[in-house]
Amino acid sequence: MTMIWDGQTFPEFKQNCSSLLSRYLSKDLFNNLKNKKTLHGFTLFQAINSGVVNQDSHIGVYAGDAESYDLFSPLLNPIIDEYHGFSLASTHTSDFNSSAPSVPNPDPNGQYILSTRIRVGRNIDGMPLGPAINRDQRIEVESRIARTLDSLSGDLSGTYFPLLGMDEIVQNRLISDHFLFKNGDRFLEAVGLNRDWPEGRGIFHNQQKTFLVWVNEEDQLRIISMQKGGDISAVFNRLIRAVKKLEETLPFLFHSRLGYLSSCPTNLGTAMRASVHIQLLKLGSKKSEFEDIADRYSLQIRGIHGEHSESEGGVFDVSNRKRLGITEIEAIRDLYDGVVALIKKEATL
Ligand code: ADP
Ligand code: CIR
Repeated sequence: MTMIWDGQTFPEFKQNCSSLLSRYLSKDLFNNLKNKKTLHGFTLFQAINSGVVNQDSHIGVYAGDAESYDLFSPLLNPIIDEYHGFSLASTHTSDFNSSAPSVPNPDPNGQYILSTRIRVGRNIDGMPLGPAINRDQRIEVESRIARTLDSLSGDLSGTYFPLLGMDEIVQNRLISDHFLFKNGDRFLEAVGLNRDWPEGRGIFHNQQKTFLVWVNEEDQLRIISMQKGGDISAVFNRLIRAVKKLEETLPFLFHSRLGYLSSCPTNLGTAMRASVHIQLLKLGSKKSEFEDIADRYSLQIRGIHGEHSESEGGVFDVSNRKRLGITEIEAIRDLYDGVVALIKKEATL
């Protein structure tokens, strides 16, 4: 699916390409933006190359730094607006620091939900985002994060494992057990997020692997809380504790209108994805009924190995789709209400 594109001529989108990039990039917009460059040197070519060479992209655009969200806003704003249902006049507010909601377990008998995972993306204020970061800056980010992680105590204490030099068997095991990101993602490759791989990347986890941090993958930090079963509140409470602790030392990049900034516009605002691995043996094979419920509750359906993967054994990764313009607690509510509806439907089939 790789194609050559020079970045100066208006890109060709195939007939079956349905990315938001292909829908919102007009020739005029392209010509107005193609020679613009942020202070970190990020260009329109870099912002859209992933969606041009990967025509099966859902979105197709990335940002290189905070300035990208302003400089390329004529293209990015309508995409952000459509993905999150976020009006351009709105301002994102976060209530991550208020007390966590007490959401009941949607599957108290453990019949459907295998595990629950909630993650937030974060990046360091004063640094470019991954697509525009240079090698030295990336290594500096890694060592600042690793130092902070090393100071955690209690159930959050753990070990940082750099990817560089990691045993291949250990690495593959972490990936197949859903703890670690994959190598060589072609969407990230095309925006330059895999430069200097695997240097500067790594994973931290506590002993139980219920609290994990990915370092310098798509975002500089992916802070993750996860455990078996459907106790969403326990997972969320652990995440809140961890994030509060980390932000005592690490200044996270925050935009007054768009919330926490990330390299992918789908991860703005709360930058939070709350998901369950749920087995829906019957509903899972009824595509349109499954998708109708997912749409009604603003859920996204992914495969068992995350984004761009397939379901196995009737198990799906179901998560909140919107992250911007809603609070963290509302995102949890979207997941809870949607999962309750999915289980109810599954039980009637
Ligand atoms: P992200 O969640 O950071 O957007 P992915 O979609 O690639 O990225 O998912 C990352 C990993 O997390 C994958 O291995 C995926 O299977 C795993 N994962 C996601 N949700 C759950 C869950 N509820 N339980 C266990 N693993 C999960
Ligand atoms: C794409 O456009 O499909 C990839 N760049 C990944 C987009 C992020 N995923 C999502 O739907 N939340």
